[in-house]
Amino acid sequence: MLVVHGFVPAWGLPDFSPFCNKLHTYLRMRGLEYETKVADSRKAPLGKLPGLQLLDGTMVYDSRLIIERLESENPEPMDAHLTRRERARADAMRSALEEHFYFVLVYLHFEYERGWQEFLPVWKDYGAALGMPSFVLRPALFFARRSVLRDLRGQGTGRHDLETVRRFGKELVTSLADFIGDGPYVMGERLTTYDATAYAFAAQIVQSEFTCPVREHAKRHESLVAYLDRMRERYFVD
Ligand SMILES: N[C@@H](CCC(=O)N[C@@H](CS)C(=O)NCC(=O)O)C(=O)O
Repeated sequence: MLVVHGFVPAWGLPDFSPFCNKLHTYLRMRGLEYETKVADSRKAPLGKLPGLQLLDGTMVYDSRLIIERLESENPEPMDAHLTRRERARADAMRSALEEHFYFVLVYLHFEYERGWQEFLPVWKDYGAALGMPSFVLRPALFFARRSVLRDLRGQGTGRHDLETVRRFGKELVTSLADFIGDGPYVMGERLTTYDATAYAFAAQIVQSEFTCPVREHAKRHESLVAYLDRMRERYFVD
């Protein structure tokens, strides 16, 4: 069976990482059965999760590469009906979520002290699942946070103040809600691989239990909430 290597479930989602949830969503959209395994991101070849163990035991890392690989092996690729223009628009939205909104989330959960305090119990679950004793977990979390904040500064989002980052987050949420509109899916009537990213990131902001104005903003977008309900009902009612 396929095995998703990821972190731990949180807030009613299969994983606390949006990239892992993207992979879970894709596999469920495809109707592929899989198991999950808690993995140590520090030991992954790219230093990041998710990874997917294929049926022959091969490991593939990076949600995008994993999905590309599985799609290339499927006789009916999900995005084949998209025109080049549609694909370009969908790629732009995917990048906005994965390369911009992701760093907004990282800022809200690692840089902003209250976000970090609210995130800590989930990290503790992850440490426990990896079998880390608490005297190792504390320093490990300290160094993990420091390294993430360094990356965030290097990427640029970490150089802004909280209000500016929240504004970026709200604008991205509104763009996603407007992009989806009546849907029913991201690219209209038919499901595409882009739904995996859209669902994972929208669910992350709406469902995660952080005290956050971006979350409140997201919950006010009817099209986004309806999309999440549709996807959840179809793919996440176990
Ligand atoms: N481009 C990668 C991004 C994966 C990613 O950023 N994963 C984060 C969790 S959301 C991670 O593993 N971080 C661990 C670390 O940076 O130490 C993908 O699509 O899989």
